Amino acid sequence: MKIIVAGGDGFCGWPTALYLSKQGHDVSIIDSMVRRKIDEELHSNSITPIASLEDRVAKWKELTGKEIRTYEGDLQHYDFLQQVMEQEKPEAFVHFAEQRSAPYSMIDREHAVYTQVNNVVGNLNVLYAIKEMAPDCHLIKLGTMGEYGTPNIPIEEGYLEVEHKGRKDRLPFPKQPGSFYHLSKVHDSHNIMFACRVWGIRATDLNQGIVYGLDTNETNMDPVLTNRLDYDGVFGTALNRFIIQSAIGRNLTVYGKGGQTRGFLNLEDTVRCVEIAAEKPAEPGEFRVFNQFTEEFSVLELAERVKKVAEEEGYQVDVDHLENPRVELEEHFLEAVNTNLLDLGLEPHFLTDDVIRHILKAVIEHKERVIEGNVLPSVSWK
Ligand code: NAD
Ligand code: USQ
Repeated sequence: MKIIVAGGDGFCGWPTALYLSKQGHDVSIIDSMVRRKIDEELHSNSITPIASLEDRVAKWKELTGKEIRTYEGDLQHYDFLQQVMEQEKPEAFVHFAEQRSAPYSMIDREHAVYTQVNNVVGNLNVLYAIKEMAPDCHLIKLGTMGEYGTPNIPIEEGYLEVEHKGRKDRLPFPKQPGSFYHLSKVHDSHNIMFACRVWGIRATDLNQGIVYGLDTNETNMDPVLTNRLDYDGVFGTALNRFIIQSAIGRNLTVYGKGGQTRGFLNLEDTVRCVEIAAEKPAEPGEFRVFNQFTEEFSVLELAERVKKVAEEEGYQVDVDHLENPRVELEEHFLEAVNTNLLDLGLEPHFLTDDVIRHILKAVIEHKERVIEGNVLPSVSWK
């Protein structure tokens, strides 16, 4: 299958591009490199050293004989996207290429506007490019579990059967996201749903939970293929961040009570979920929604799991309850359905102590790269 992976230089996109290429798909990458520029803006870095995209794909070709074509450009620039679509005529368009940090979107007005313009306009351009140049192409869009927020009822996969005043309908599940970033994903979902209904586009919205892990079989083949891994207070996510904090002898930063409960999945499952969606595309006109996570944990539970494993490895670790820089419920109900991907064959990699140990050992190798001043949270929601 001819597949474009937009955002293919990023944390989820790079291992996905390699995995799809290994599986025999004809893969090309679009990326504007903006994530690398944001590292410069924030004076931050990936804890793992990462090669340029050019060197990455050259190494992949050297090792496997497989070519991944690359297009450096911004999805906000429609003429650029048109040229790529004309050239590639993809059967699937995997869209990871967005600003994905909630704290980054909450820095100030400029960062909120940047996040929403980058994400919403980029996605809208992808919808038009599919309509005009590859109408049968299946859009596989990365959404987020955070679109739903934390309602006091179980979360369904995209839709809710509602009975109101004696009438019934299947309606989009209510959305109560917790940041301008998460809101941008809601806006995307609405635009995609509309494009499916009006133009007959086929799309799958993957409402992904928090991804943990660093590597896959493919990124492990050579140091040049190493994936990025964020630890800072802006782009680092729970679990990965806790493991890195334990490796550098810092206390684990649980925000508030730590009862915030989220869906999580291993990076190895991210790549497989995208493959599953590509192999079994949505029907023309269908807006299909999958909740893409495999387990639910509270952040305090995760901090305690990391503390236990780190102490077994000889690292003394304490859990801090910092004043929460975000506005969110710290104790709440969470129960979400995630059966669509399992029904299509996903075999989850669950979070075991050995998985935590493996990530810990991988990050210890690079711990001297951590910039200490970036570890604590610096962005407030208020
Ligand atoms: P990332 O920042 O590591 O990668 C995103 C990539 O997209 C970067 O390489 C960036 O340069 C590129 N990009 C951004 N805007 C672009 C644009 N306008 N044009 C072209 N390229 C652009 O992020 P990630 O962690 O790999 O996340 C990928 C996607 O998955 C995002 O859409 C994110 O919302 C979603 N997601 C991520 C997680 C997670 O835990 N990392 C969880 C749920 C959903
Ligand atoms: N948290 C802590 N301590 C930390 C970091 C985070 O307690 O050091 C808490 C946060 O307050 C929050 C929870 O952990 O309650 C998750 O925060 P996070 O930074 O790990 O994840 P989030 O901001 O939700 O964003 C990440 C990705 C985003 C993706 C989302 C999936 O950056 O791209 O969309 O996870 S989800 O959470 O399911 O919406």
